[in-house]
Amino acid sequence: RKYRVAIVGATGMVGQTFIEVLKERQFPIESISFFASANSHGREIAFDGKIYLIETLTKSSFDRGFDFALFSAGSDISLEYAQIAADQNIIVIDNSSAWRMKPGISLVVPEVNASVLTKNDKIIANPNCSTIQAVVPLKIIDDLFNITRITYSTYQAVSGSGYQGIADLKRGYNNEENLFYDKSIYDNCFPHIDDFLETGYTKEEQKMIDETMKILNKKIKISATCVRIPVTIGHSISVHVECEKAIDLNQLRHAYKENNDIVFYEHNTYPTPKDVVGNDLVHVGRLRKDLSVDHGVILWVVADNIRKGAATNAVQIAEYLIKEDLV
Ligand code: 2RA
Repeated sequence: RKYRVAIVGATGMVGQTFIEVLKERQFPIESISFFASANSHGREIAFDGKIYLIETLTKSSFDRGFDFALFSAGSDISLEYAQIAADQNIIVIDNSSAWRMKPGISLVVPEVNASVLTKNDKIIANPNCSTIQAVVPLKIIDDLFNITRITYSTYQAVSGSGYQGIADLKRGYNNEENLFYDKSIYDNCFPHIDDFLETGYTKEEQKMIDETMKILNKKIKISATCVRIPVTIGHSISVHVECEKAIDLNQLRHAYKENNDIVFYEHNTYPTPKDVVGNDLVHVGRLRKDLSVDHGVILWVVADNIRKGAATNAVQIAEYLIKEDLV
């Protein structure tokens, strides 16, 4: 069987990567349509050797019928259009934060919690990029040693802000004005991703906290500091984990080495953003016991934030639904 696919937000960095990943993974496509805002109407987009014209997204865009709608067009668009698509029995996989924490909405990293998915899921939320890469190795630790506390420190690439974040890196290098970020990111870094909350945390930090607990399906004491760094693609995270049970580091190393979703770097080796660009796996290194607590472990986690952190994870959700006959 082949499937009718809509891409909503086709001109954005994740939208463009949806197209790349669908082709690379030979997703079974019967038909595909590309939607974006009016100012992209009529723009050509190439897919699988054919040229398509981008269409303006409207409330009747889904009337022709689709099986899947992959959204990456921001929360406002998702809040306005996802339900319209879902009401027409289209499975929406949404990359925005709009639906992630809503009760009854599945928030899914297939390697971690795909089992929550059922035929009733019509709007499925793709987690935040930094959350996706973190929960893959964390789920293994939780299963072995029962996690009680997590402290995240992230080092996030400018592509997390899409093309405008990348442009700022160049603008900063050229000392240009009219930056997208509040400060120049060139030769700089800042602990400020998304808006600040009353608590002094940022929305990005709160996303990691809330989404980690929803995906691992348990209450955990979690804190986070999310930092923007002058790297184009590739988020890195230092993760400090405390557990109920004593950590058997060799058992954990073995579990990571045996896991097909993880690239494990032995001993004192480690991944860097340049190692992960274009890759769909989660790269883990610097694994060691946290000597400051009874049952603690520290790891360094790096992944391509546009692929595994967004587009590939969404396509993997669609592939899982097909494999489990949930479409
Ligand atoms: C960022 N995770 O890196 C956020 C949204 N993609 O900017």
